[in-house]
Amino acid sequence: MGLFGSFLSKFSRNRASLEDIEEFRKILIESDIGATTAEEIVDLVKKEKSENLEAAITERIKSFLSTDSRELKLQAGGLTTVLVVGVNGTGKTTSTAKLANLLKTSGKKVLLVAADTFRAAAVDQLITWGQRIGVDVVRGAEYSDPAAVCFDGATKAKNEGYDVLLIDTAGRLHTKSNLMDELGKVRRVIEKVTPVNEVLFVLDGTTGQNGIAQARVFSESVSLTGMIVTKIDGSTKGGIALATERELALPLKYVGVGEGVADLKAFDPDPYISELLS
Ligand SMILES: Nc1nc2c(ncn2[C@@H]2O[C@H](COP(=O)(O)OP(=O)(O)O)[C@@H](O)[C@H]2O)c(=O)[nH]1
Ligand SMILES: [Mg+2]
Repeated sequence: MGLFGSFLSKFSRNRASLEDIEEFRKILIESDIGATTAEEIVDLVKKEKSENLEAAITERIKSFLSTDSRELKLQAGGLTTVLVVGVNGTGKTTSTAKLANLLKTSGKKVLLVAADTFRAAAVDQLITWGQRIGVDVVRGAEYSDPAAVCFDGATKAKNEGYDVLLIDTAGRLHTKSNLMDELGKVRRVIEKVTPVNEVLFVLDGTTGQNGIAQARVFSESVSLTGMIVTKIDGSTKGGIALATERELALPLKYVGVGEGVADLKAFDPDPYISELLS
């Protein structure tokens, strides 16, 4: 049963008691749906006739979801370039590999770039993924300039007729200006060769409101075009996907639902909301 399910069936049978409403509020907050949204939903429970409640909640949630396309913006007839950014450990490398696999399966010629050059293990991790899914990986020397590796990757992708270039970046978050400088430079260097079509922010779904704060820092530093929320498998905090969209006004494009290569799903809000309310 979804997050709200047992409460909604209770509220649709009886008038909600104050105690039930308090418990429902607590569950909403614990789900990481965000304080504002939780209060709005509680208000609906207090105001709406029980038979209208489910429709009213669904409509309210939809009203604050992004209306931007959730599809990856593919460059018509040319190379599509995607930068994957986010804090360390959120699932950038894994998500980049999963996305490469998804695109490869749909018939695209994909090139990966290991631009997290500061950690040898991170480069090896992407290379291992590349071998497993059968996708080429561009790497630089250890501690080489990430922008230089990206330049090499972009040049190779363009010259050799790849359809999609996916770039796994370092997740360092020392200071905002440092991050801005590094990601800004990476982007400028790539754009000497080819346009950047997507900058996807990877958010760890188990980090709650802290993850949203990180996303805000990134979105002030680089212009993000969409999000991937990872690790929502086995999490009771299913509200995080909705909270991030509302807070950041960015379309959630994919969700990570496990550690395997096939565990990346295109995000579709309708079944997601039905599941929460079921
Ligand atoms: N359960 C689960 N684990 C994930 C998911 N995505 C990534 N991970 C795990 O999270 C850890 C960090 O992932 P990684 O891609 O190395 O993060 P990065 O530092 O941002 O590149 C690894 O152990 C991954 O297997 C997911 O959707 N679900
Ligand atoms: Mg990584």
